[in-house]
Amino acid sequence: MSLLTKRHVIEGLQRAKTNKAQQHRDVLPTWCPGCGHFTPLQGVYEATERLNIHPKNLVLVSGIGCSGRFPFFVKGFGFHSLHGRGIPVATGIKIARPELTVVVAGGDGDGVGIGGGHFPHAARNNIDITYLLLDNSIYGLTKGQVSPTSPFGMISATTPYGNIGYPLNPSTLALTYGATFVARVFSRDRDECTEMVTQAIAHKGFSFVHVLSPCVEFNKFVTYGSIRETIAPLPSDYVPDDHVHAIQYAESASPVYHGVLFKTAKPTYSDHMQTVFEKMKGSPTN
Ligand SMILES: Cc1ncc(C[n+]2csc(CCOP(=O)(O)OP(=O)(O)O)c2C)c(N)n1
Ligand SMILES: [Mg+2]
Repeated sequence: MSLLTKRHVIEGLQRAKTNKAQQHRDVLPTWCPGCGHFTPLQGVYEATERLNIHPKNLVLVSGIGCSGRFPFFVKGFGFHSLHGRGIPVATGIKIARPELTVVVAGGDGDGVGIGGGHFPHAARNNIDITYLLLDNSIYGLTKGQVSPTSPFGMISATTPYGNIGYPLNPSTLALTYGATFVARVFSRDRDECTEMVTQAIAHKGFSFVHVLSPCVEFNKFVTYGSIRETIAPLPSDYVPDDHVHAIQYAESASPVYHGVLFKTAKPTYSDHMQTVFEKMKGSPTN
């Protein structure tokens, strides 16, 4: 339950060197101390270790932003693509090499702003990738402009009189787009984050983890403290198999629920492609 800082990652690197863990690279994260993005990074380290995914079978893809740095810090293949284009790049990789584990990490501006047109299609087609949305409700890398998840009224570099735009809810979007695994987690909750990332990577189909990941440098409005005040775990008897129910819980603003909101089994795009290949083999034109 602790706040992850650069020191934790350095310790992780040292552990990695001694116990030959394969997930850390010899590159230290360049994020600010206290950045929420450290926790999902640690989640990927631990999840890939738990799931025994070798770096040669792991691909990290990102767009642009502080979150876009993610592939630099994970041992495996990495693709730092264009702003908002992590998902289509990952989709192409997964279709070409379905045996690989493909994880996309992106920011709120990256994923539901400029890249907002890609998210629905990967979700509706159940592309078997994991999408980690590191949501700090701000454009972090470019030093603090409002994003599509910034709350109404938020003061920022571009909204000195308060944000006059209404925010959208990435978890609700994932559900309505057809994602087959949807979870929300607070990056202060390290163990839960690792658990969510592990479940998401293990899930066959499009898995989405909405990480509430504060920017300690540029967002003075959405903070560790403000998030802690508004969140609550899903009820203990909550069963994540009802789509309408999941949307209702995802939409709740008071409290904002965290945990696995929805999970279902459905054939993936690669499964359907295999069926097409089989049909093509029997086709007279072949
Ligand atoms: C096509 C394009 N437009 C704008 C930019 C400038 N830009 C770089 S990062 C960024 C915002 C990143 O915000 P977010 O996706 O929320 O990631 P964060 O830095 O907060 O993790 C912008 C607007 C760019 N690199 N490319
Ligand atoms: Mg952001």
